[in-house]
Amino acid sequence: MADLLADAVALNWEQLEALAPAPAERCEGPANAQSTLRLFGQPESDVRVTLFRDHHAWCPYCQKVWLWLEFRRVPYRIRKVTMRCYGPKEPWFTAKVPSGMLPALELDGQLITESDRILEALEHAFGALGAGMHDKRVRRLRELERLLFRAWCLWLCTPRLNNRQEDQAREQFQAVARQMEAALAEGGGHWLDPDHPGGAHPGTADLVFVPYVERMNASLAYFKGFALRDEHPGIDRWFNALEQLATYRGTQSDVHTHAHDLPPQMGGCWSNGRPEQQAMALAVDQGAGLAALETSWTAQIGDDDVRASDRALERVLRHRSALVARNPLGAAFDQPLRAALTHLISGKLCQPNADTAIGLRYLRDRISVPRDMPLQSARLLRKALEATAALDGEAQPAPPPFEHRFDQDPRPFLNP
Ligand SMILES: N[C@@H](CCC(=O)N[C@@H](CS)C(=O)NCC(=O)O)C(=O)O
Repeated sequence: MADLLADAVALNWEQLEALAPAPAERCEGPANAQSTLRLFGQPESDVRVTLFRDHHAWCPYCQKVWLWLEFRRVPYRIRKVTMRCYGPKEPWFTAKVPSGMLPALELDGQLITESDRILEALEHAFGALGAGMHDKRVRRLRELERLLFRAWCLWLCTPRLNNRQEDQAREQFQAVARQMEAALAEGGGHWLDPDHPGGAHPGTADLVFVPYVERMNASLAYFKGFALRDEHPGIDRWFNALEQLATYRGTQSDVHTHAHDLPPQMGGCWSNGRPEQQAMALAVDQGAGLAALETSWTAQIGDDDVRASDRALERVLRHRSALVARNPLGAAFDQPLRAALTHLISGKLCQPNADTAIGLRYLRDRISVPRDMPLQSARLLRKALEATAALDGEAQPAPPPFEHRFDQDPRPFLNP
């Protein structure tokens, strides 16, 4: 039956290479997790800032500083460091920051740690982004963000809640989420920034909320079956406004990445096992995603004017040797990977060799957004891997580990 469905022959690597676009422009183009230098039209000699952040483009406190530098258009260098749950910390970094904590930033050679201290120093040097960190209204919003964070942690990270406790934790979370919606409504625009609620881009107050509200949206869907964007339309409008902006989209992660990266970071995230939770988790794990609950961004052409599927192809080709070497199938992953990539770019189903579904699904489960590619490209690649695996059968690999992500050690991918 599977043979009858497949209608293309897997292209060889030369043919695939010929179809791939050039790498994205990382210095002046839209925000990109792979950049190591951002100039915003200024000469490299003017760069005063180095941001030390995680290889995974996952750390929420790093995302806050990253977004600030991007929206404020301050030129900066990026040096990447491994978070402990993915692999060993680089000794050059612990020599600089003994705690190993990220983010860290050098401004005119002076080292600063703690994301809030970093934003204060950046505001001092370059001017605030909307109302600043010490504005009274921003201080109140920062406190609200911490309240929301605590309500989320209580709900997501407390093991074995009974039904009543589960409902209580949800109600507590929603009560604070409604306060965030009230703060948005009070400004009368689409941002929390009290100085420019209707401005062209978000202010510092918004950036303080972005990383964790993005993680709340993802994790509460996956572990609790809770549709944050449906339940809180004010927050949905705020996300929609963010998702209009290429700068935000360049840093945006997806539900799959967050759902599997959060547990080791948070010391565990607990599912409530209700039917809506199981349905959402399955849609995410199988690569289909959560459509509008995940993002309003559906464009098939990326911010670099390249088709999202072509960008996914280019990103896989860059690392293809390491991807094959690290796959459970080893060298036998070569043909099924080409079959999935052929499907990705042609839309034609392409039969993988027998008994390769596990290898295809292993990769499907390890595409990290935005580290590897933008959200839309990852969606298409996951779907292509799953559709190709389905031609071979139902076999599933073990799910990604829950207590660490050493399977995501960045070292084999640093010098392709
Ligand atoms: N309060 C700190 C928190 C920073 C933080 O918790 N960083 C985590 C990553 S999200 C970290 O570096 N952990 C060490 C590691 O995972 O290697 C800040 O605002 O900068």
